Amino acid sequence: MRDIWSTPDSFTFLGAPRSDADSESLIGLGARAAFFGAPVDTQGFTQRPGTTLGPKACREASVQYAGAATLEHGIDVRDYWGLVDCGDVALAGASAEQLHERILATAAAILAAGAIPIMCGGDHSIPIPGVRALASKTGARIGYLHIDAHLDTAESLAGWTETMASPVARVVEVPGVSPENVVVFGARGLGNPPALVERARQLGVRVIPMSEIIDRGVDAAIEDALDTIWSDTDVVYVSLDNDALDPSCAPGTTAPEPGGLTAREILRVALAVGSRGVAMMDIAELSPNFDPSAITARLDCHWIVYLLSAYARAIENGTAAAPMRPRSSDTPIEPTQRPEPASQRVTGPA
Ligand SMILES: [Mn+2]
Repeated sequence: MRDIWSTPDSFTFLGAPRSDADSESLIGLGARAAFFGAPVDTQGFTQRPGTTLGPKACREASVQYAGAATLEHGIDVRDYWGLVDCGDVALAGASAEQLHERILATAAAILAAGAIPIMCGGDHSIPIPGVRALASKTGARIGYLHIDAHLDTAESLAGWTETMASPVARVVEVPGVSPENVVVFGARGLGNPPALVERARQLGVRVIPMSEIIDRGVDAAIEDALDTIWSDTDVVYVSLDNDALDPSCAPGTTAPEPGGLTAREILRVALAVGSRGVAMMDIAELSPNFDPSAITARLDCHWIVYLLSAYARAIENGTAAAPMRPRSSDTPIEPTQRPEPASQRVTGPA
């Protein structure tokens, strides 16, 4: 039942039909992708609150794009993917822990219906239940792409281990995730203390810092990242923290860091990611109080639409596998075979 205190009853993402977040409803509607809001805030950066308003802002920004297609693809992603909006994982008075449990259940229901969960935070704790849901419903080998200015390798904040600063530290613990298939893409700036840099090294995850992306060019850098996450894995999860983007194109975020990816570059990344496919994706740290012209929310909408368009085109071209189909709603999903990647994995700097 919808919580009237915490779930806005207004726009849906791209004007998509509403659906309950249960597998039967999703299958009945033919959904192959499902947007849902995850307005959780683990209070990791109390100076700039506001990400609980992210899903509402993303939906509002998306309205002008309902029925629209990218110039490059000409695909209405709402129609192609049977897109639905499952509302928000929200409950007045709930703790972050309770909201994480709801995220896990919602994502699991969407995956069990054979659809791609598109989760809009909320802060960057959301991949923690998100990746757990993907692992529990697929039993697959999972690659994880973490697009972020920050390494997010903190073990805990105030004793709480599932925080906005901890997703990389937690994701590598999930069954099916190997640190060799985890990439942090776009790290830079003054928000990465030496201890967290050292922790990333200890965990064995691949870090492709912003400086490397600039040196090599975004196309080469993201192909390298994708080769890494797709190396001997079945499915991938892609998480976008808005602070990966330069604040000039994405001011509406909790912890902005100068020198990030441009709007042009993140759309190149969307095309590259989509061309190989995703099993689940999230958008985190959208904070509309710092986004007065809503350009951050609009860029997030473009990220989703470009990625889903590129994925649709790749499926139609036979170069990427469709999302996994469930065997039944209460058994693990059978991973589908994916085509071999076009390029061999390139080993980056140590
Ligand atoms: Mn982050």
